[in-house]
Amino acid sequence: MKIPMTPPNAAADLPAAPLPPAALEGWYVLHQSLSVDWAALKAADPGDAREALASCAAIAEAWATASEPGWSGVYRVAGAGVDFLILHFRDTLDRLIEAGHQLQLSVWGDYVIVREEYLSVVELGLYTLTRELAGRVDPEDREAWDLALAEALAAEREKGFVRRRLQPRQPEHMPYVCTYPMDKRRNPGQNWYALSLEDRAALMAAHGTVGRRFAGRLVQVISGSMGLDDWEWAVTLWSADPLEFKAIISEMRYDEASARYAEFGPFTVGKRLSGKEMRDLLTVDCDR
Ligand code: 76R
Repeated sequence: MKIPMTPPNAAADLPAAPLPPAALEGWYVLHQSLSVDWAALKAADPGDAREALASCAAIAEAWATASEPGWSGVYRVAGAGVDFLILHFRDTLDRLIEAGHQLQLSVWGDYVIVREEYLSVVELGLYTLTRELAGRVDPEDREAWDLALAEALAAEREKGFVRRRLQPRQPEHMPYVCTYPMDKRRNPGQNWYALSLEDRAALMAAHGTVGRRFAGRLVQVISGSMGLDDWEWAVTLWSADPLEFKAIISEMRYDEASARYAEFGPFTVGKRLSGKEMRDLLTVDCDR
């Protein structure tokens, strides 16, 4: 007689495998923190320095316009030990890699030091959609589940507001940025990934309710980085008033999804610079 590898009732002793939320991915994102080598810039031949500044400003100006393949924004940073944050959004990883190297390859590259980089991809976690689908189609029936999920995701992708969220633009009149990486905890007794889909969906719905109170005051982009970088997500917030960052993050600390399950990495806060502002700023600093 063939002896089964596992007793027939073993599966019943284990919790059902938690179902991950379906997600849609949009533009790839690279967060780059840069320092300027001011000493080298000031010591440089003025003609060379001017050429370098002009090339940097020209690149920043060309990047600023959002279009189908993406855009990049330059932010002047307060603190964090760096001068600039650059946010690159591109439709493919190949284009993102190119954008991420463009400054270093220019003449300006001689005066710029990359301090930190973070890779992720814009992610729309679809907890409600996944939970509703799981109520109609058995996720264990892989063929039926994959088909139903593919259809639901394609329909979701067609929606204008979903497309806009997958390809985020710098909101007008919100020049301030706040960005940081995040994890969800995997501690014994406090493991996000061991919760049922039902529990995670309820926690995320409550999180969304808190978030929507900030509608019009903030725009948030969640980009997933599992398998791409060291944390699980990057959070990018834009606002017209930097105190809104403090307000939403303080409020969310008390919300269960963050209070029990969130781990935070280092924060960077800055203000958007146009290509012209960048040219003016660097020219002034260089001529001093
Ligand atoms: O169902 C829903 O309504 C929720 C939609 C939603 C998801 C899935 C949502 C809404 N977020 C989602 C996912 Mn969020 N978010 C953060 C932070 O500082 C902190 O405590 C956390 C940092 C902020 C400030 C924020 C803002 N969110 C996520 C995820 C992925 C989790 C996963 O998939 O398991 C993270 C890490 C995360 C973190 N969130 C909103 C906001 C705001 C303002 C909203 C409402 C925006 C809107 O619906 O337009």
